[in-house]
Amino acid sequence: MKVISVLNKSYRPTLEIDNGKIVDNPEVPERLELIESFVDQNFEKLTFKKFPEFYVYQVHPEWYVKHIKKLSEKVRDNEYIPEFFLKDRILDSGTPIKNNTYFAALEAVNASLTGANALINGEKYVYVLTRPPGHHATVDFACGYCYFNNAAIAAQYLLNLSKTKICIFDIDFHHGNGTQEIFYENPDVLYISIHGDPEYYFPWVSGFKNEVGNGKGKGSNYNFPLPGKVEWNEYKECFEHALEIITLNNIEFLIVSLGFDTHKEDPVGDFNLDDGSYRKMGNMLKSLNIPILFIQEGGYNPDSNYRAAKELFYKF
Ligand code: OKP
Ligand code: ZN
Repeated sequence: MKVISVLNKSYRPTLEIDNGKIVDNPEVPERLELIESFVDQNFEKLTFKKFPEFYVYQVHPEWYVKHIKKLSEKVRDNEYIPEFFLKDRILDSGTPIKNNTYFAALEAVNASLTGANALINGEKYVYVLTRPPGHHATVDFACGYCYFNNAAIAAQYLLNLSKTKICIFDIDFHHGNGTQEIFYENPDVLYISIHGDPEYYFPWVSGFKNEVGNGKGKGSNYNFPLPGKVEWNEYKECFEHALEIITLNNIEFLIVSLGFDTHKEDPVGDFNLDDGSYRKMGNMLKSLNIPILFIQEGGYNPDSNYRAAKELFYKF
């Protein structure tokens, strides 16, 4: 496996509002630094490349991208939390704006495109270790620590250059409402997500079982909402089912939206997976024997993130 690591260490959101209280924003660089030193020691690195903004515009309209840029430029030393959410194209307090928000979000997109490009050039497994994450970013709204949808932009890039379907398998604890929405009517991008039931967990409004795609995309969207505290045995059933769907669909490239917030020691997610669960997931993904682009999403405990990554990637 090859790795591209772009952690944007000077980008640090500080606040969000949770349950009526101002709390620390957990989407900070430290969450991924132990993984970074692990991959540094164990895998070959890819060189970061910058791609034309054209690729961002294939998913997000130009005005939205420029809007995030303009908001970032307006902020100086402090941090801006929207006062009027719809005007700011932001859906929740988890996406405050710093003066380097636009820069960091665009670097994460370019890291993901660098990874996608490596797959096109014949690399079989690539891990994009980056932040901010992307799977909650819709076509034109930021939320849940996400501004631009890294996985969706990478998928669109691969789609331009591939003959058959792409799959995005989202195993972050949270449903990737943005990714689902972006490809909801697209039959060429299969979206499969296993996540905490949105009745009880962020993003609240999507990720239900009856969301199966629309128009030509009907039947290419699969949600597996699970109750809190699930253990590997129950989780595994969904994971196996997802892999069956992937196998049946003759997928050319697989993108894994990879969140380690499913670990029982994660402070944000609420599942009970342990280190061993990740080793099993790694084995099962490897047995698909297709090219995989892993793109980092959530995971907020530096130490359990590290152990999860170490187990998941031990065969890659
Ligand atoms: C991002 B990712 C409400 C607090 C809820 C949002 C969680 C976002 C998770 N403002 N926090 O999918 O790991
Ligand atoms: Zn998450």
